[in-house]
Amino acid sequence: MRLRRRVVQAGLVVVGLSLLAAPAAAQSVNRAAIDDLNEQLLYVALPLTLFVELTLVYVIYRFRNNADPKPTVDDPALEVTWTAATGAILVFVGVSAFVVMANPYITPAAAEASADGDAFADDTEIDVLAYQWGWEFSYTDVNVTTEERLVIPADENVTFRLQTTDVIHAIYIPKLGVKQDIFPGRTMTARTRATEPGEYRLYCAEMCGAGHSRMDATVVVKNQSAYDTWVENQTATAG
Ligand SMILES: [Cu+2]
Repeated sequence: MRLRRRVVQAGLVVVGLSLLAAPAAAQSVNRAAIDDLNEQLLYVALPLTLFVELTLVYVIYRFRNNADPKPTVDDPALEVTWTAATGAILVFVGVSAFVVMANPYITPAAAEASADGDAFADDTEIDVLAYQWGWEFSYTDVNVTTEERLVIPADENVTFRLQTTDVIHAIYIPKLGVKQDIFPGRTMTARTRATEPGEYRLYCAEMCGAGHSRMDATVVVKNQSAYDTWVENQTATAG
């Protein structure tokens, strides 16, 4: 039957598109947590979408020649079922999202607030200074400073202490799943562990004036030995 074939074709298109949208391997633990959440939500959203759309198509077809429609009668059991099912889905979405929000890489400030002492004492710490319009990165442990180029070690926890000299900026490294507003007069915290050496883009994600679109930098993730060599070279040229 023609209609059935159309429905099957539509279903295949939806499944194909969702496979295309499936993310490649994540480049950081942050990105992995966010991608996993998206995938979980997709597995809930996709069957629901198919169910609703196929029901719609079925009803349009089934009742296409109905010259004498009858009013809908109450069906308490059905109403309880769809209310409970909707509630269960919303709780699932809420809990899944909360688990990712509470992840110490996604919201490090919460993890720090609940710990006694320095929760991230073993992390590589980098001071990030945002200004109109650029970025300065200071490697506090080794006394190195760079401009528009952030170099971090792979497979290491890295904590960023973020400050701004003027207006609100936001650090945004999409491929590493890092995004944090930076407010004047405060020190904000962001954190990551990059898993894939390579070069990534860093942007300011808060409209901060005429030079906002130029406020970007390159993030270079190096494996530990390459990172150590880089630090040595930096301290040598600085000293
Ligand atoms: Cu900015």
